[in-house]
Amino acid sequence: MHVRTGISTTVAANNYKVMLRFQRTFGTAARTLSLSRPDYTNIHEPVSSLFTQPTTAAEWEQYALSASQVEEFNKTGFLASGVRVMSDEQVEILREELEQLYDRNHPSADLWYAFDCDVPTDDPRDNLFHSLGAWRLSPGFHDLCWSPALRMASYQLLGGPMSLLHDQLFCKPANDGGVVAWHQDFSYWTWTMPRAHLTCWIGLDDVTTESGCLWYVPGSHEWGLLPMTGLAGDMNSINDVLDSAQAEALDVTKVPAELPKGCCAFHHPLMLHGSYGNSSPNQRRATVVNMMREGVVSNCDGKDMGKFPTVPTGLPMAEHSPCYPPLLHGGSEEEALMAEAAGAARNVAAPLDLREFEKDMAELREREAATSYKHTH
Ligand SMILES: O=C(O)CCC(=O)C(=O)O
Repeated sequence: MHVRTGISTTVAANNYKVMLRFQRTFGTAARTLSLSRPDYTNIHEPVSSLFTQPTTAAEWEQYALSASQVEEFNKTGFLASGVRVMSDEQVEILREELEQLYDRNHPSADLWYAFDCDVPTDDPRDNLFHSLGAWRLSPGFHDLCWSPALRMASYQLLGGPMSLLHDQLFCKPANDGGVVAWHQDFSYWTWTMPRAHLTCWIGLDDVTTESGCLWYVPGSHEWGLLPMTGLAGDMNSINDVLDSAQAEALDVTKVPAELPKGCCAFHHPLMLHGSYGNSSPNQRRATVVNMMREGVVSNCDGKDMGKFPTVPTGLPMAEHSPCYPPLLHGGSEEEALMAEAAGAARNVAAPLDLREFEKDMAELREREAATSYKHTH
């Protein structure tokens, strides 16, 4: 397993603790708006020193994927070789913040886009916990979106600057059978277009097949867009919309993404993935950062957006709501440094083209017609 270690992560974690102590003492002298009801939505840069940001191409280079990693992602639709995003100390800080986030009465609980368990429960730690929007409530989860390893690799894989769509928490208690059913992420994101998205999954515990790691079906990112068939409950509900060759490929070629805590896996928005229950005696916690290329526009009209802010259809997401912040600005000095650091080891993305989205939707309709399954979002 290839594991990269960013420099100075221990120093950064220590600085972060000092900063939090400073915040507690001096309140608004530190960057957060209110410590009694934290809301980081409008701060579109790191709010803490948890991650040290590179300032030269050489510093960015330590986080760069190799050309063969980029190639592997393009070929299989995922990269689970264990890119390190956080040190153990940084993971520990996020775990501490997570403990606060489980509180249904958190002072900023209204900022969650979703806060669910597969089976309703008083304490979210008791069942498979799935929530969206932690970056708005919590400084460490906020700053993780701007972490250098995540941004550098995402820039290389997406082939351009990117914005945040949303983040997620997926936490499984010890000895719990809750699954995340096989699905493609883009089935849930057709309220944005065209498809130019990327997912970064990061373990907050060491994850193994026993503890319910993520599984991928190599090459399934070339199967076209599939309907949503559910995220919890029945692991195999996706079989309702697969043809027999795909159902067999899922069965025979699926691979587990076992990873040490703090390391991540990247996957393509059409990658078929899911996770089985946790039969280990340890909890399995993970956080996910979902990104889109700069310039992706809204397709919200007529859709039930739940608690996600609506942007009028056709307008760029990042420019029209603070909830979809740029993580890397196109044409910035930072982008130039990252391009230099990546060298030839990066994708060159085609211009965003809404006809590509029409192709996705045509594939979806074809699949629905073939399987009498109705797309519901
Ligand atoms: O963590 C899990 O078990 C599921 C994660 C997932 O579905 C995702 O990252 O899209």
